Formats: sequence, structure tokens, C-alpha cells
Amino acid sequence: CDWRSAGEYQDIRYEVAEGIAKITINRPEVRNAFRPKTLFELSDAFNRARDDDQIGVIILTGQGDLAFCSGGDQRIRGDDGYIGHDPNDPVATKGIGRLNVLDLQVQIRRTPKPVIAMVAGYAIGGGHVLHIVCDLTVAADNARFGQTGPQVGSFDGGYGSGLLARIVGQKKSREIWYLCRQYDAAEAEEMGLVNTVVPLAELERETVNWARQMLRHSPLALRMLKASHNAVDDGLAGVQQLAGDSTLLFYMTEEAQEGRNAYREKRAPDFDKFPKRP
Ligand code: 2NE
Repeated sequence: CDWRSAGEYQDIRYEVAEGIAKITINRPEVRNAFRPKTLFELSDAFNRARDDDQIGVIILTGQGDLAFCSGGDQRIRGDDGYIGHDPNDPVATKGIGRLNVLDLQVQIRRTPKPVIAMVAGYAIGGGHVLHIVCDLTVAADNARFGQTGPQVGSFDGGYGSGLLARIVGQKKSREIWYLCRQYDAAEAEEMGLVNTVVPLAELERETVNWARQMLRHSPLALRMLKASHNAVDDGLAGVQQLAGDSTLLFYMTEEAQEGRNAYREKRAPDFDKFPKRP
């Protein structure tokens, strides 16, 4: 893929090619751990990919072969969350902590385009949860997965446990969280935690192949399938997204447009010509 960079970021990279956006967490010195700024930049990049009507699939990955993401940067964990050091952030300058990875998780779920986690090396802690909330995971054979919360005084009781249990089952999810073991790529594939495992050298090529295959398919169908898969687990917010997509489709019909046109033309709407479908 002939990636072209876009956007001005410090902690991440945003690149596009062939209708694919690749978002890379770029803090390899800490195994791609995130700080508040990393997450704000990731959020901006996901919005950029969402708003670009040429982008059909998003890849989330980490810089280098050693890690996808190792979760929250423990060096800047304060007593109430992760404390940024941005002088323009009034919350950070007051020393107030953030847990803004949770906002990013929700954003990835709401992004109406397939998101593939491309995992080489460690996906650990909050970094493991990021791959959980992606639609698909393509793992390199050196990938290692796990949660560390109970070791480091943390937990993710939202998607990090509820959605994980949906994916691997209740017993396995509790094992992953309670014991804080690490699982290699083969074990992850065995438990349905990843879609496929490929040699490290072929990770990007294979991930791009998966993206290309989806790009050949109907973007609206993929959008509806993502919302449909999310709906039950996301409760009323999931239903809202699916319902919003129904509204989108309805707006595209002549029937909905008759209502709009009648309002604009200050006349009564004429819905008689539309069938009362069985
Ligand atoms: C990721 C892992 C298993 C990698 O191990 P290894 O042996 O390959 O590397 P090493 O030497 O541990 O790490 C290399 C450098 O990266 C730093 C390390 O401290 C080390 O720095 P130096 O000693 O070279 O200066 N590093 C790695 N992960 C870091 C992190 N998360 N924060 C800050 N520095 C980090 C191994 O490094 C590991 O287990 N890392 C910690 C994983 C972890 O516990 N993450 C936090 C979980 S809690 C969370 O993410 C969370 C949540 O639960 C709820 C809400 C929000 C966040």
C-alpha cells in the first residue's frame, strides 16, 4: 500500500491509501501506551476517517513489531486517572486525571465503518480492550494478549469485560481478568479472540487484503451490519444507532422526501401513492 500521511499529530500517525485509513499509535518507547493526548489525537483521527467519504475501512495499529498498545501510561497515572501535561488543557493543568480511553472505545463502536485491529506484539491492559472494541482483529504470530488490571490496581468493567465475555465466553473472560495471564496468538485464535493469525512479515499485507475485500462490498450494508452486531450489547445507544441508520435509509426514499417537500411547499403531504406494505 502506498500510504500518504495526513494530519498533524505527535503521538499517532494518520495515513490513507486505496480507501483505507491507517491509524498508528506511535509511542514505541513505552510499548505504545497511551496518555490523554494520544487518545484525543486518536479521536480526531477516527473523526477524520469517518468524515472522509473516500474511506471505507479503518486499520488501528501500533508502531513497531513489539506492541499494538500496552494500555494507559502508568508513568502519568495520578490518583484519579491519567494526567496530561498539555498547557492548553485546563483539566491537565489542574492535575485532574482523565479516563478518556473510554470515550475512544465508544467512538470506535459508533464509527460506521469497519475497524480492523492490526496486532503485532503486545495488546495488553487498556490496549487489549482497544482491540476488543474493533470489529476484526488480524494478529501477527508474535502477538500476545492479556489484561493486567488486578495487578496494577485497575479494571475495565464496560466493554473490557462485558464485550470480552461475549467474544470468548464468561469463564474465559473471568480467567483472563482474574488471573492476568498472557495468551499467545494461537491461543487467542483458538478462543475466538482474533480472526486470523499470520506471520509477522505478512501482517500488513494480509490486513490490507481483508480491508480490500470489504471495500468491494456495499458500504451501506457494512454500516448496517456493524450497527446490527453492536445493537444488543450497546443497549439503547445501540438501538439508537441502528434506528438512526434506518432514518438515513428512509430519508433516501421518495416517501420521506414527499414529507419534506410538502413542508417546504406549504401544502399537505400526499402519501397516498405509497403502499401500505404487508
Ligand atoms: C507490555 C509489556 C508486557 C511489555 O513487556 P516487555 O518486557 O516487552 O517490555 P518492558 O521492558 O516491560 O517495557 C518497555 C518499556 O516500556 C515501558 C516500560 O516501563 C519500559 O520502560 P523502560 O523501563 O525501558 O523505561 N512501558 C510498557 N508499558 C507501559 C505502560 N503501560 N505505561 C508506561 N510505561 C510502559 C509490559 O511492559 C507491561 O506489562 N506493561 C504494563 C501493562 C499495563 O499494566 N498497562 C496498564 C493497564 S491498566 C489500563 O490500561 C487502563 C484500564 O485498565 C482502565 C482504563 C484505562 C486504562
